[in-house]
Amino acid sequence: MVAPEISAPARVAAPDEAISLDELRLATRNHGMPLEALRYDLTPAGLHYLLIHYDIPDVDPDAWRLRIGGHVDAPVTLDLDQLRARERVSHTVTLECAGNGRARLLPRPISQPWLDEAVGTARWTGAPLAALLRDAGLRDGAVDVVFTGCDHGTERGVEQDYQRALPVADALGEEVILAYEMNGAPLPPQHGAPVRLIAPGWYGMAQVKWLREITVLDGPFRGFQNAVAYRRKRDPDDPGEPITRIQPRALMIPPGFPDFMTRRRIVDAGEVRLRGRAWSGRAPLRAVELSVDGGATWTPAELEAAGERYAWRAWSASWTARPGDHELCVRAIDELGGQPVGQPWNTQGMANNMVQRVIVTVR
Ligand SMILES: Nc1nc2c(c(=O)[nH]1)N[C@H]1C(S)=C(S)[C@@H](COP(=O)(O)O)O[C@H]1N2
Ligand SMILES: [Mo]
Repeated sequence: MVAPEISAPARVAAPDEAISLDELRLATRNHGMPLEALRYDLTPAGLHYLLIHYDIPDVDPDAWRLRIGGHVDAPVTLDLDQLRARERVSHTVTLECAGNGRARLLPRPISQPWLDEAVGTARWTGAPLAALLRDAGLRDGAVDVVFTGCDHGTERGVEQDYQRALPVADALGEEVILAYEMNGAPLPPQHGAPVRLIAPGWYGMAQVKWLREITVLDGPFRGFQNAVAYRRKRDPDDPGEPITRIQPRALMIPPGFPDFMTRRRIVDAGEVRLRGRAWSGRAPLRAVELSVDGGATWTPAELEAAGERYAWRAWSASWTARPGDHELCVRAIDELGGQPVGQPWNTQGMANNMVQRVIVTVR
């Protein structure tokens, strides 16, 4: 007999409903990146955000095997040494959870209650996926490639291994790798040891950790994480559009120093250099803009030259801070558009890239 609350559908909070212990439990397991860590080009592994739907699985790297099968001519099983013996490439990639910004939505979709911090950038090293798929004899008519993790749980009544599929054209992208190192060290348990998928530019749900199987399908994948969970839905009956690549976002390092409880910022009057990072997985960035009046007027920030396509870029801007209370906002603009000032609400709180707001008291 399965308890009714574990098969409940996704839910939106009532207007006055506070964050629950269930949400708090998720938030303590799945921590964000403290925003002051935007100072690092590469996020130290312990400061990188984390999102784990179920438990961190216990995977013995010596016993670990990766099976590649399905719609291929030559299914293959590899161990870690065989994977490490293949061509080795590294990419600096910004990962962001598709649920980032969810807790700022009104009404609040109930799930992992992220504010702005579900992001991090690491240097991922591994074997290119396209060559592995070609060596396995990818057949004509392949549609989706399913990536299965070693972790297991239930979600809204559906028992499952964590699984996500990419369209075959995206899986064959030259930047997609099976990563076994993060920032020059073997993957830590929480980030998918011994091997995870890194699909640069895609929201976090695509970056399957503790990878154990790759299955090529000759039709669309209908698993829970693709067909139900990671979709932009207007209402519960809407099948929704799939969530794919990361929308533009800029974040600032909150200036000055914080109050412990409210985290309101306190800044001394005078010239302040504001700094942060900006990224977009869907299109190259064009600009970053700053507002010091709560989003009423915007001025361009300085944006560092582009480095690797899927790595965040530093920005900075000067602000003459005058005594009083101020609301600072920052927004990124890519070749397809910019961040909204109002909320892009949807039932599951996906891809909310509404602009960041930082309240500052200048003394
Ligand atoms: N196997 C597995 N892979 C997974 C997940 C998971 O729960 N299980 N969570 C996904 C989600 S929703 C995100 S946002 C990213 C987070 O990656 P990180 O914890 O390394 O930052 O991992 C993705 N890969
Ligand atoms: Mo996520």
